[in-house]
Amino acid sequence: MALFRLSAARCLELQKFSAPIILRPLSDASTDLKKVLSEKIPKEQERIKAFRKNYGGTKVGEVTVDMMYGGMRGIKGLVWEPSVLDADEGIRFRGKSIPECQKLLPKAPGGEEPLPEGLFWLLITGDVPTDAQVKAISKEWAARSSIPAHVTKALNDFPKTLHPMTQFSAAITILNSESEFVKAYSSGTKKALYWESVYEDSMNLIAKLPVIAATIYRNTYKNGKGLGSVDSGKDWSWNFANMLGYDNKEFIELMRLYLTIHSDHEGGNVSAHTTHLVGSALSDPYLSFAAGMNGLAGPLHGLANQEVLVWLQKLRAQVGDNPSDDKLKEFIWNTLKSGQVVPGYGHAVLRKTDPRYTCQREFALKHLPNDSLFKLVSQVYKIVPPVLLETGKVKNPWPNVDAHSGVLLQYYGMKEMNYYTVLFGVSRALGVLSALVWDRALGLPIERPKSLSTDLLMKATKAA
Ligand code: AMX
Repeated sequence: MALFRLSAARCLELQKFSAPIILRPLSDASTDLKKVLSEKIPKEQERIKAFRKNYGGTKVGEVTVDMMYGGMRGIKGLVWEPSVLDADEGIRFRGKSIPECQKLLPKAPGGEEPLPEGLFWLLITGDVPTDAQVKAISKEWAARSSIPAHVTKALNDFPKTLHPMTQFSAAITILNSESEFVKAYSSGTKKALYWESVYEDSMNLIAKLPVIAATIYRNTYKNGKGLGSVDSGKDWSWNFANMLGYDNKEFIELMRLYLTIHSDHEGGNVSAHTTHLVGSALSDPYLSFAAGMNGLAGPLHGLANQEVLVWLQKLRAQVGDNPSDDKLKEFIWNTLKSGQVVPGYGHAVLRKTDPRYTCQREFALKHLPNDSLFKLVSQVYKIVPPVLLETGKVKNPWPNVDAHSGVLLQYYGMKEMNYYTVLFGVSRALGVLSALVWDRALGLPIERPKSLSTDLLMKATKAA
């Protein structure tokens, strides 16, 4: 059934509201991101107001009983500006594919991968930034990066056995002592201005995440020693890698790519939706993002990058580094028969190989083509999809982002797989906090979908 049946005249009218945010490099543009946003926001508010006035009652989909029991797959129920996911093509950040972002976004001097600062600018404004704009963000994040003493103390007091994601989420939660939004709200700031303090909190939080994440890494795996400091002349990824204790140029490039591609995957995934949902109660950005991180810590979502490595290690221990295809197939079937999922494969929306997997594979082909674990991951890529298809129930047998990230990290010496989801979390902040600023700029209300009991649903379906 066509979801939108509109006359030609209505289509023309609709075009007035659907003018996209213009994507162009602005050589003489302001490097002050807040100023850029304060000019964009009123225009966007007007565009959406007019659109809702004319089309507020238009149907965009329908809900079936299966969708209600099936994790709300396919229900169009959210507006999310920074990115849109296509089942076959994968993610587009403000309309740009990953290869396009790799081409268009500014790079570090001598670097080939995009700087996540540029991706953040693109996600939050819709514009491809200039070099100067990206440099300004690097500088601003470095300037905002210090964390308060109570957060450092809490991090240092955590037992080393506490999972890094638990430490990450707890540290972000208590960082809300610094919230500008809390101050603004309690002093009676007008709703129209909420976005400003949410922006400040988001910028501060993004700036501080590498320090928190690196402290967790050094405390948990390196006896709390050797945490580097932030250099205000360097980019966000360089500083993060340096604080983690990695100065290999290729690893820093990997971080730039990693932190760019894990940033956003439209609004319905668990970490994005949770951040948005909790933020809708006007919980501050620290509490909202920490909630999202608790979702990212689940094995069906972000923890899958850790699970992939655990699984690959088991596989290696059982069948060695160079297994025959048959041995590999047998191992995969044993995983399935034991009631476990094959981590890193499948997706709720995607129906093809995730382009985030593909660009990491290309990075590996360029930098570590002969690595034995990479060869194993490539062999797994050949064998898993037909096996999953053979089960007859898996809707997407192809690899997702998590099937490839661990092998790259291992190659550069980061072997602590329990830590991998923290890296994902640092990147995810870029997307979900961009969206949170827009949530408040657009004055979106508290989220409250309707639920039904099974009895009521049965009654409703009989009546229909
Ligand atoms: N291995 C084994 N079984 C799988 C599978 C996999 N990789 N992917 C899906 N299935 C199974 C499901 O468990 C389900 O089985 P059930 O009917 O017995 O409960 C059946 O196939 C149908 O599931 P689906 O509609 O194809 O997937 P979904 O939308 O329900 O779930 C996802 C999507 C990602 C949770 C699932 O594919 C999965 O568990 N994959 C492995 C974990 C993983 O890689 N997660 C990371 C996803 C990306 C991310 O968020 N970082």
